[in-house]
Amino acid sequence: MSTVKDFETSQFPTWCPGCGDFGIWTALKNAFVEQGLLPHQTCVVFGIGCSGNMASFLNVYGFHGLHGRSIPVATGIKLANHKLPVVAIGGDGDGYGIGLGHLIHAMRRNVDITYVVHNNQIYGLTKGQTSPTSEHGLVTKSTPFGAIEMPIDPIALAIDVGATYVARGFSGNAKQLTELIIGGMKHKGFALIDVMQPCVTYNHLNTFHWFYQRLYELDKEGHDPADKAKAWARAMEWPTQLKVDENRVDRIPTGLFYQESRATYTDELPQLSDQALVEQTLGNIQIEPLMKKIS
Ligand SMILES: Cc1ncc(C[n+]2csc(CCOP(=O)(O)OP(=O)(O)O)c2C)c(N)n1
Ligand code: SF4
Repeated sequence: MSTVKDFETSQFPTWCPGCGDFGIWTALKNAFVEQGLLPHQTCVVFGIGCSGNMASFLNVYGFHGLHGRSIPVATGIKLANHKLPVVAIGGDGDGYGIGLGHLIHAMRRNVDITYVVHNNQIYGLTKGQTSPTSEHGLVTKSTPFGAIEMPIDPIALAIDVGATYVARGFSGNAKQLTELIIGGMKHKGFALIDVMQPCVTYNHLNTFHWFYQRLYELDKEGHDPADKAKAWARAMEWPTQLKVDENRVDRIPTGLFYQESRATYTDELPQLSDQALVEQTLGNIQIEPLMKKIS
């Protein structure tokens, strides 16, 4: 049996006081403990950002790689040992900006990983530039006259391209987020958990207070995650394509939007049907016949 302390390192997080990243860190640790996992049975891959700095604060087998590249690394780990639970962590810039190409194809392939995105709608680590999820018209250091682009809707995108577990959490609701992460890890296939995570230092629009006025929970309204058309309709509720208006009170759904059962990428590979790659002995492999065939 493990405890939350087992998943902590000697370093206390360096995030700004009040940052939403603390809530996600708490939910992740809770999710590991509630599943009875031990640190050595858990693999977490981190991108670059305030979100990725969690690599120093979480005691697991981890890989802190390049900006936007956590998904290919997580996919590689899953191919090498598809029996290992693999979680990837990143920010909205990391996952929905520079890393978006990787993300779309991993969702399409239904790679069995759980991707937790710290969506603060801004670049935190680089001190407050517009991100792919910043609201249309948001004034930041890089868009002093307001963001020109429309925000990406990660939930609609994930449903569209083939993710099989699609959820939105909130870093201010660790209980719900813990349940969503456990659900994502138990799910066989690609799980996207988009977490609204206030950046208290650089995003002065999407604050905790702003979210508390707008969030609601899908399961309390009887949403059926097996119904793709209804999931799509809920995904369309937010983000809107309208210009920033602090006085507009949108309704923002949280919880599990969509879940389906479909073969994972590694399920489809006959080479892995008996054993994980790491369990296979390489000594008996004859490469010459294959080389002759393709030369
Ligand atoms: C290839 C590359 N391009 C740009 C950067 C600079 N950079 C570091 S973090 C970051 C964005 C951080 O925003 P986000 O991914 O949303 O994470 P957050 O810090 O908000 O958690 C950028 C542009 C980098 N490290 N590597
Ligand atoms: S800059 Fe923003 S996201 Fe980064 S630690 Fe501070 S509050 Fe959190």
